[in-house]
Amino acid sequence: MTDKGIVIRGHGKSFTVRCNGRDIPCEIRGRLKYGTAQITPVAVGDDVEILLGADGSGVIEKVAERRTMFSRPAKTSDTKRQVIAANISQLGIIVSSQNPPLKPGLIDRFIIAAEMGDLKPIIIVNKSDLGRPEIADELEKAYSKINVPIIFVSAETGESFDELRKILKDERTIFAGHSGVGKSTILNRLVPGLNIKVKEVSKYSDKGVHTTSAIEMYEIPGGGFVVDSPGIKILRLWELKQEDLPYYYKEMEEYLDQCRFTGCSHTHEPDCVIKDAVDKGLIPKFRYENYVTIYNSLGEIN
Ligand SMILES: Nc1nc2c(ncn2[C@@H]2O[C@H](COP(=O)(O)OP(=O)(O)OP(=O)(O)O)[C@@H](O)[C@H]2O)c(=O)[nH]1
Ligand SMILES: [Mg+2]
Ligand SMILES: [Zn+2]
Repeated sequence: MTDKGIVIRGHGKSFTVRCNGRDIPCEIRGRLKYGTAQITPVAVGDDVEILLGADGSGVIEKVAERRTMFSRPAKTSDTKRQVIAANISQLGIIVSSQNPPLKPGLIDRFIIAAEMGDLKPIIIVNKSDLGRPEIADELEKAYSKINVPIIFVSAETGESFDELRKILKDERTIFAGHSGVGKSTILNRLVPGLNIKVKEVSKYSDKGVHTTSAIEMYEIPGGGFVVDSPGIKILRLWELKQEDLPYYYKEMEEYLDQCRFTGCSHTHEPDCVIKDAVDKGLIPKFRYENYVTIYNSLGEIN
């Protein structure tokens, strides 16, 4: 007889499954696969069936079909997909207004990754107590135009946390972003008594030793689940082809068939309608600059 549960924590090959209100340490049945051998068999957020042992630990025997997958290439291989979390509905893109400074490039990569994984992106700018970033107005305008919500919060003071709770309610959200932006601190404020370990930003080395190393899902009082994940330095969009990139830029959509050359990359060609729209202020310049950077980086991997 197996019991049904949901994976709430993953660290290497060890998992915790919440099953009938109890948290059970589990391992995976050795031969268990999800589809092909290229995909992580068990991830946080998975609905699973476990076999309970006499010692109170369990073995994950079966994984239900996933509604969504948020993944990145595994460190060891270009073809393997590391599923960071399954069955997530929303990607919380966390940046900070300062310390570390706000870099919109990562936001755009995450928005693309969210769409590729069927997740709804939301941008959360943390550390508002340290001041409003200079580009805040520009960001608000650009992202509201493509219907990506952006809110400014402070985990330090609790600013805009009521609004944040509303956005997280009834959703399963994964927090992602650079190390030190305050993902774990936001969760600590959302869940009283949680106390995830956080570290002073000054103690972060450039080599990126992250404070959070496990992937773990927490229930928010009032509704919703949030997955905390370790900070990342850069998000490689390894499954994306250069020629598909424009379709992930909603503000470019209406211009795409108007370029003089079919197959225009909109990066360097003359008489490009997209470049023209940028010059006229119809497409936000920083979004276009990120497009060019991402386009060129895709050329390096594919
Ligand atoms: N001033 C200010 N500091 C904050 C705020 N939120 C977090 N911090 C500080 O930022 C530092 C890093 O916070 P963490 O929560 O560990 O960051 P993280 O994103 O979880 O980092 P990783 O786990 O390494 O990915 C800590 O010193 C926090 O106290 C905020 O709203 N305002
Ligand atoms: Mg953390
Ligand atoms: Zn063009």
